Amino acid sequence: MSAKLGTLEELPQDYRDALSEAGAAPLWPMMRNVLPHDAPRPATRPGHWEYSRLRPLLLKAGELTPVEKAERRVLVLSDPGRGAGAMQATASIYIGLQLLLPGETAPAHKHTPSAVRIVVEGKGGYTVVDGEKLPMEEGDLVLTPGGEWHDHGHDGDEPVIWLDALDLPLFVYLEGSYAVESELQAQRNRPDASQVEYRASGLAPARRPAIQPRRYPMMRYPWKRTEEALREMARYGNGELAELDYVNPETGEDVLPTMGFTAMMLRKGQKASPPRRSTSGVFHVVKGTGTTTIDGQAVDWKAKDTFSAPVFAAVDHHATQESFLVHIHDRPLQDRLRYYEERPR
Ligand code: 1HN
Repeated sequence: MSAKLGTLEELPQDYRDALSEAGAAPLWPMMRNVLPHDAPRPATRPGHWEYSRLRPLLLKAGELTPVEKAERRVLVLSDPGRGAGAMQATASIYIGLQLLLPGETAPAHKHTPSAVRIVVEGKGGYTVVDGEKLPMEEGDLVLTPGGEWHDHGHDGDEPVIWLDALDLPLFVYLEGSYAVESELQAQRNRPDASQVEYRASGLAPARRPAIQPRRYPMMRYPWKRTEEALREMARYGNGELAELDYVNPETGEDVLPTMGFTAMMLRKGQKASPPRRSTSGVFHVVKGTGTTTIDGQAVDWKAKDTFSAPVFAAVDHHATQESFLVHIHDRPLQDRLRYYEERPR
């Protein structure tokens, strides 16, 4: 049983003043703020960012701010629990919507946080990571892991928009976030590894003792393959939710140390109620329409929308059309910290 803890007001004022002057404070009045009973008390609130509302505002940013004055032309999706301007969608996940116009480039830099792009619309965009040119087609997932040089370019003739997901809040919290800038990179004249070395799942370049596989062997996950795979899973899944994790093809581990990505397919009319999870999450709708209730709050979503769920939220999906979602979460981090937990509904 837990006793009621003493308050600050119960302590004599001169004692409190002496503590403050000594640069110290009693723990017990503050204990439950940092250690609530039974489950965390998240500051994060469910968010819903409608693409139809943000798209014109992002295109307007394209008129108002040349890319040279932005470095990255991005609208940040702020957690409603932290308020407009918050540089995070959940405690651990930053999400932004980035615009690149035809002919524009965004200069090379590398930084400590890792990023992932999910392409929302447009043809001809690409990201170069450590010299490898990664085409960006709708729904593709493209990694720019921490410490790797990356720049963006655009060979097409219509705006390209993608969603950025970064583990930035963690790095800010750790006072570990910084970037190094450089010129655009020279591009190797070959297709990316998803088209060459890792063209077929289950096949990887022959092992040679002298050659260690790269830490991030495949940095582009073409949507076309993901959708095909999900459709087959759904077809033979006995009504179970079709879900696939994005994994490193050499190790089978999550693609990044902190953030994880799961693609899911819901058939028309399908419902899904995952267990409550200790992770926070952001859902991006690649295709479809539906409603997701998050801790009692209904989010009516359509293609290209983004919405979020705090830790331990009760999440109930209901697709009103055949739908594909990408779930961005922080289970890899929580696995590493050994506290990931699921609670049955
Ligand atoms: C970044 O490097 C990119 O490279 C986008 O496209 C958004 C937000 C915060 C910090 C770094 C990019 C970012 C970012």
